[in-house]
Amino acid sequence: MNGIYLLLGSNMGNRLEYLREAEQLLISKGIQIVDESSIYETEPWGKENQDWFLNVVLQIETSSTPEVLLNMILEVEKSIGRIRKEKWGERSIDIDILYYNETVLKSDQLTVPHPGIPERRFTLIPLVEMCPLELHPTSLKNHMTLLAECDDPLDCKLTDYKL
Ligand code: PH2
Ligand code: MG
Ligand code: MG
Repeated sequence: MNGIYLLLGSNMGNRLEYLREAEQLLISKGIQIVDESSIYETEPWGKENQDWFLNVVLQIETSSTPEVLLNMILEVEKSIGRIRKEKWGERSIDIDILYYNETVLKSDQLTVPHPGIPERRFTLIPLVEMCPLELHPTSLKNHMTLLAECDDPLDCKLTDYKL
């Protein structure tokens, strides 16, 4: 895997505005956006009875370590007003580090690659769009293969929205 990839998600209020605001706040912290996926409207994974998400994947560049990047992300989530309530519950903004190049790490704060990648179509579909042949650093499978093997049945619709 080559590149640093983030997943942004929102399923509350003006979802598109939250995604835009998050991208601008990341840029204001010196993070460069190298590439972005289409925006997808996705069925909630992990917990039913909540609104559908908008999800987008960003490829970024930063000289910050994964830990420092995570702290910047937490500040962005906080300034957008995310209140952490329940696991997998609704949120104005969620920003997850999917990949940090080949880095594999597990601490109390952070697991990279993000452990949910292989089991979530809402993550794999934008990754297939951006980097279908990049290899997931622990499974050593590419994104096309991971998507073909993924048994997540939840819907993931391409939209015309632009960040
Ligand atoms: N994020 C979650 C839980 N469920 N479902 C969708 N469709 N998109 C998400 O970003 C998402 C989710 C936890 O962060
Ligand atoms: Mg998440
Ligand atoms: Mg998160």
